[in-house]
Amino acid sequence: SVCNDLHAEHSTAWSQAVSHPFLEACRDGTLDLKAFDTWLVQDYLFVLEFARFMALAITKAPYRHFHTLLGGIIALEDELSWFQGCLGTRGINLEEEAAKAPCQEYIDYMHSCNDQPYPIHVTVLWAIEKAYHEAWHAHQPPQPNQAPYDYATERWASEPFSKYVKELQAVADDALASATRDERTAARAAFINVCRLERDFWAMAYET
Ligand code: MP5
Repeated sequence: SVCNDLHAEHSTAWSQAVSHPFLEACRDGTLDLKAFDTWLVQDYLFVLEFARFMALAITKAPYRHFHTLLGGIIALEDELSWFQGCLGTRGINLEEEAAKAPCQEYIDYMHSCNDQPYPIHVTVLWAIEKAYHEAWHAHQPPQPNQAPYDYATERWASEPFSKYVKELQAVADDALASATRDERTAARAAFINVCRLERDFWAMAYET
């Protein structure tokens, strides 16, 4: 599988995308709430644009990929509600917030992928979801974690989410199987870029 190869051949970049002191502190329940709030705001702003990115992937996808891609979009409804509820509980006024550098760069990058052929678009989509799955799965607390961190592991470390990421990988592999050589090269560069952006995102929240 092309996706397995990407994952294996860029293992250093990947491990930096899915492990960070931010995640360890979340797992241990020692994360500074200020860092959590930064992550919460920035990730909410990210997910809003990611929803558009997912919707635009569908416009290029063959019908046989719809089941998986639509499932991902449907799940975002609950996710956005969680973010909104959590932002309210934490007393955060979004009107006073803006995307910080790595989040804005990530959003701009997704916008640029909207103009790319489907195999690249869907490789980025898979890498983004897989990164969150592995990051939170590897940092599950020994006991159910306390609010507000609990949702993150309940969603992204969960069995249904793991299944969805596996399906997405099959979808991306299917698209890459009929991609041109140039598209595959671009998909590899995109994978490496997602790794870097994920790493920078954790660092941004943690170093707030
Ligand atoms: C995801 C996310 C996963 N929420 N934030 C970043 C920075 N990367 C990946 O996307 P989703 O929609 O929350 O599953």
